[in-house]
Amino acid sequence: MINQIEPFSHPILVTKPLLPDLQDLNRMLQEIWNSGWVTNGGVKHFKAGHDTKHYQLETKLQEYLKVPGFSLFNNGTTALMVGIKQYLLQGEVITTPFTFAATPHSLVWNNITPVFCDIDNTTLTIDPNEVEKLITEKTTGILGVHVFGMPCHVDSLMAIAKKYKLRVLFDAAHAFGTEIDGTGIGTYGDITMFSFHATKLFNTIEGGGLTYNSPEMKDEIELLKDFGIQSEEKVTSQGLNGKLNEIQAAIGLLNLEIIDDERKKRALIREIYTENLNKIKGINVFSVPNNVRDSYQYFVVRITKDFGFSRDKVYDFLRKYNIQTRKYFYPLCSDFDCYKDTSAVRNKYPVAEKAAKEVLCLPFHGQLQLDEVSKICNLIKEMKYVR
Ligand code: T4K
Repeated sequence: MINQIEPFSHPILVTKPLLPDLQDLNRMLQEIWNSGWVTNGGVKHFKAGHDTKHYQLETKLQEYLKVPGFSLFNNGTTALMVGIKQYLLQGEVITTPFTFAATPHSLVWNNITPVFCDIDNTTLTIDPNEVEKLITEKTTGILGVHVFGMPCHVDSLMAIAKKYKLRVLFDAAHAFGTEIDGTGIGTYGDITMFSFHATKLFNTIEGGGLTYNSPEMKDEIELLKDFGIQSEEKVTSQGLNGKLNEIQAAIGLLNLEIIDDERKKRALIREIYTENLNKIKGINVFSVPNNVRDSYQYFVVRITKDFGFSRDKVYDFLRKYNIQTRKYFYPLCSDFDCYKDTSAVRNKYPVAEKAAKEVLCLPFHGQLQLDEVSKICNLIKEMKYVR
């Protein structure tokens, strides 16, 4: 291998879940065991006298995210599906193809046609100018994604929505803790979804959340995540099962205590990557603007032709050194078999297509050693010397 740089002896993963201390978790599990209450811990049961982990976590997350209304869910996808259902959206919703499958799928599960729209080259989020061109009489909403924790053009999207009387929904699966000028990202638009999957900085192994600006909406959202059951003999809406159990809520409570530590570790890793990689022609570090609080969810670079090797070549090269990277989001959702020949795809997405070929997520988590980060940077720098 090049210049005596040996492959890593163990796999360097793109991410590793943040997990609490096992003894702390055991203590919490003991409490749960003692109580005999293991799930269905939402506000309804809190009001009935159970001080559940679910309720405690929900309250703490609402504060952390700086939002007026918040509901916990068993994953981000269910949360988004419920958010869409809450507004009884129908017809067409304009969204980005540069996202995870769950974004458009959540619309389809609500009998809505996702209409893919190109993205902005700088932020990689849905391009408001393109959105306006796709609005028809069937359009009922816009679903933006704060991809890699980069805020969408929230003001422009909300202005368009106001003009055409549309709802604005946001997928903030990557944007836990993101703030714009100190304002929680979950306060923009009508609803915002968060994911607490194991690969997310803040995680409950599987989990998610929904934020909304009208706290009075909470009762309806809570009903939708609990089969629409209001009381033993009263079912008022066609809800589903979106409840997070007590064990996962306990993991969330413990992870919330260590999240700022993890953020600090990632900030340092980010600094080392940025300092080293920014010097390399053709490697462009993707970063949020100064007025935005970073979610530290991913470390993303765009590999342009100036680098001399394609993104795919870099991916394969690093793999030989036991380094796992990810091509989020390639292929675009508009190229998925289930969408490509449907009315979801109405035009071309030149900006998104280019981004999907250039973006690479490098290993990024608090368990990465700083010398490992430097070695990854060196390998990328030295790549041109490989025959
Ligand atoms: N919207 C957006 C924009 C999203 O990115 C996502 C989820 C959603 C909506 C839906 O939210 P949820 O319903 O999931 O809450 C992963 C995650 O499974 C997925 O949650 C995430 N986006 C997506 C971007 O990434 P994969 O297929 O890349 O994950 P996987 O299993 O290959 O894991 C990646 C790496 O993480 C592994 O190679 C190693 C490490 N890992 C992973 C797991 C699960 C571990 O070390 N331990 C683990 O337990 O989708």
